[in-house]
Amino acid sequence: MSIKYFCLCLFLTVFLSLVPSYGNTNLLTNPGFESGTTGWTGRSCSINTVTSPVHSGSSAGRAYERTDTWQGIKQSLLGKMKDGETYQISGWVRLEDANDGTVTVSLEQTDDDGTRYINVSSASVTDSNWVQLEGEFSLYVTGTLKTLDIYFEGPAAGISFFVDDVNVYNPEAGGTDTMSRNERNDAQLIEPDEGWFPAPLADVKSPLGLMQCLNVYLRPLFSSRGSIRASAFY
Ligand SMILES: [Ca+2]
Repeated sequence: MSIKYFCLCLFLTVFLSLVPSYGNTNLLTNPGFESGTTGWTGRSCSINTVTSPVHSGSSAGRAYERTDTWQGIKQSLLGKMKDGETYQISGWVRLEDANDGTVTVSLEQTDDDGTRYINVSSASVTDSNWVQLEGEFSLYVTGTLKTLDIYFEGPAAGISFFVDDVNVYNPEAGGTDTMSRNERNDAQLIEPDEGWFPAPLADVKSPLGLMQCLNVYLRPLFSSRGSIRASAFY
């Protein structure tokens, strides 16, 4: 075994265990709006579902009759998240009859520290394409957690927008422990010119079949949030 390959195995074995991993369990009720608006409520505006456009399935959510930018669509996650854990959040959004607007996915959290509005991801959105918002949220509770809502908001008053395929993944449901136990068929080390640690590229036999793990970047390792992230799996 070459020194380089040994180093790669070391990277994969040691650092993959630090990846904030996310399982297949979506914490949301009716995340794709295939059961009408069940689980979702308006954030001081009206909501319904539409059959066009949809990102997937046969239905998408819609927030309308909005009279301010912060109005939109929300769902409570109270009792579903654990204090101190990090969750992966994503969702697809699209404007209705508007050329430009920003849509944001955030968490509204109320506990003994008061109410906080925590941005997860924002993007410029139009009415011609679905745009994915994606980010992470870490729950830190002071005292008693009273409100925990995921919500979409942002475009100017009067602009309606669509939401579909929203995911909130629990970090405990799957994980890199499983991944790191699986057999690696092939691996190589990508040497960046500058700026990052060497990035492993690996073929891994997983319960889902052969998985190629690409572009594994090492984020700062010596902070409490140290981790690596694989940008794509095939
Ligand atoms: Ca859908």
